[in-house]
Amino acid sequence: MTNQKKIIITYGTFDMFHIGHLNLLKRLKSMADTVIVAVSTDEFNLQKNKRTIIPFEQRIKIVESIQYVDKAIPEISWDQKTSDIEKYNVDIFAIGKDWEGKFDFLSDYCEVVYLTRTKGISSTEIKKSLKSLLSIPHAELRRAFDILEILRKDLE
Ligand code: C2G
Repeated sequence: MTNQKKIIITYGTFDMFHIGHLNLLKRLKSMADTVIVAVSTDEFNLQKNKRTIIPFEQRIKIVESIQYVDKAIPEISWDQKTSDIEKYNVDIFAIGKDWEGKFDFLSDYCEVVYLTRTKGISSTEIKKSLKSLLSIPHAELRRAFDILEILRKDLE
């Protein structure tokens, strides 16, 4: 039994931080002593064809403030994983099952684990529901706010 501190790493955009992200990071902390999270930069997200709402500087600040996270680094390319694993002496690479099989090649460098995703939540879903709100005609929104204003006054 080595008393070597176990190090785990994951990669992601972590846009609109939500419970699915939190559950994953909490899970990582239960699997290792040190959790490193590589947060995709805005430029790298363009390569992933992923549009984000929250800019990188804010996304990485949020991630590094999570109690389960010990270190947050930028993810700038698909190819940095092997050098990160060597640089940080990583024992486990972990990521959600949506990537199942995509990173098996990393098993030459460390253990590779695909974790169950949290159902019913994703940044894409949040963006979709925000978009549907924006598609409500302005006049209808105006009427709704007028009604809310009347109700607010009644409650005063
Ligand atoms: N996740 C989850 N449950 C959800 C949503 C996301 O467990 N409901 C996990 C994903 O599986 C991923 C992590 O949270 O492991 C971050 O999700 P994204 O920000 O969507 O990450 P992604 O854009 O897939 O980036 O090089 C790898 C990529 O950077 C991964």
